[in-house]
Amino acid sequence: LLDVSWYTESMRAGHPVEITHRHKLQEQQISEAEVALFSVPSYACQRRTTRDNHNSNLTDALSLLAENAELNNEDGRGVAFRRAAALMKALPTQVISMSQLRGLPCLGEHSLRVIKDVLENGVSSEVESTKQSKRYKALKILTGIFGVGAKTADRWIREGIYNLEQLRDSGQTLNRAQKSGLEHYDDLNEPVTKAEADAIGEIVQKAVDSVLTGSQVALTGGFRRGKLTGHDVDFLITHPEEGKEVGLMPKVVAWLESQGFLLYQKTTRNSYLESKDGPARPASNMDRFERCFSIFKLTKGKEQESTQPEEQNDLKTKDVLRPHMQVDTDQQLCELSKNYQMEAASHKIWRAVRVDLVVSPISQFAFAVLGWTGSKLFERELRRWAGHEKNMSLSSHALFDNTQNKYLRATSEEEIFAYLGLEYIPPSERNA
Ligand code: DCT
Ligand code: MG
Repeated sequence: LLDVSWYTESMRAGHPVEITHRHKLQEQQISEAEVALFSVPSYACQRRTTRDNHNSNLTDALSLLAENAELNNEDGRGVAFRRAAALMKALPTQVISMSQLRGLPCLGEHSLRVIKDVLENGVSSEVESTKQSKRYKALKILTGIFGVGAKTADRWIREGIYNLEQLRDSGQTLNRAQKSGLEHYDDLNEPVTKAEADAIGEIVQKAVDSVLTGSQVALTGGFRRGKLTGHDVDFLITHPEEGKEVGLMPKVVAWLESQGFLLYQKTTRNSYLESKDGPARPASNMDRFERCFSIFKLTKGKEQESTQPEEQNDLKTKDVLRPHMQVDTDQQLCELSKNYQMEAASHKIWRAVRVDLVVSPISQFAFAVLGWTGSKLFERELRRWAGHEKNMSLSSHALFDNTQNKYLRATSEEEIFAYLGLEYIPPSERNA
């Protein structure tokens, strides 16, 4: 018998928990002694999901199918697989039999079929065939370019472009982001470490201090949840005096640019106005702050120091070319060129890192921190909980109570959870 005591704390605390698996099994008169029973509330924001995962064989399979659905613009299917994966991730022990899953929420027919396949055969045939498919491989490679989404990748695939070489040869017009993305492809597909995130944090703090004293910088995204690596680094910037933050982003960006820290940046203006927008949830809750999508140039091996990158140390391929070398054939030339590129890459003293900067007024800061800490599914579930269970609208800017017809102000994440009638979940347990 495996450990079955999970989430009892929250149930004892009287938080809303769905009819549980245990109840359903009791109805069906199945012996609890046979297998571990799980009682799991259905919204991810009601659960504590740490980085420990006892079912990575199952979550990997479900996440891959979620990703594939998203890459094919099938958002409904994507969310269904994400919810199923998050549920498996929240279980306290390893699942060994399908009978343990009866009555659990979030598991649709398709997800159950995948889980059954993995439990019985070690792998899911659907996952294996997806991984092998030419289309999935191409979608992964092409959307791995910063600035390329599923729709663009699909268009390119229909034009016969499946990889970076074919893209380069195709003469496709790329926008500024995509050109930069292609140029720094390898770096941007290399996970960012916590040490690198901290080093960038120091640079951002320095930038912010230089342009407006008293400004505050908060590390958000996966790193705030305790992840050891991420695909980017997310920062939220504010100032304790409301209104002081207006116009801050262009100054921060100008400082970073003047110091040579930016390889690419695109700033979008703040388009949120409470009086004008009203409580209705915007199409995307993420894009209404003043936001800067950037690619940082981070000096390697100096993660603890926030020093300016030094141009003179910047090794280019030409620097490792040795003039005495004889090249007789095209093949030799190609080989040599590859070697030089590898050597140049290993000598490169900086790397490119994706960084998102967001500026929030202090009055919205708690909502912004909550919205930007993630995980993506946790955020989605918080908004769904607010709307479906509380008749409230939650965004990264505000919480509106539709019943009382008023905004609920908050200065901490704890207050927002309390308004929502949810037990407070700290960032390290929002890894749904
Ligand atoms: N976010 C969200 N909805 C989105 C995109 C983002 O709620 N559609 C929130 C949740 C996480 C945060 O913004 C930062 O986004 P990412 O950097 O994409 O996520 P992450 O958890 O930081 O992942 P990674 O560690 O890979 O950067
Ligand atoms: Mg991130």
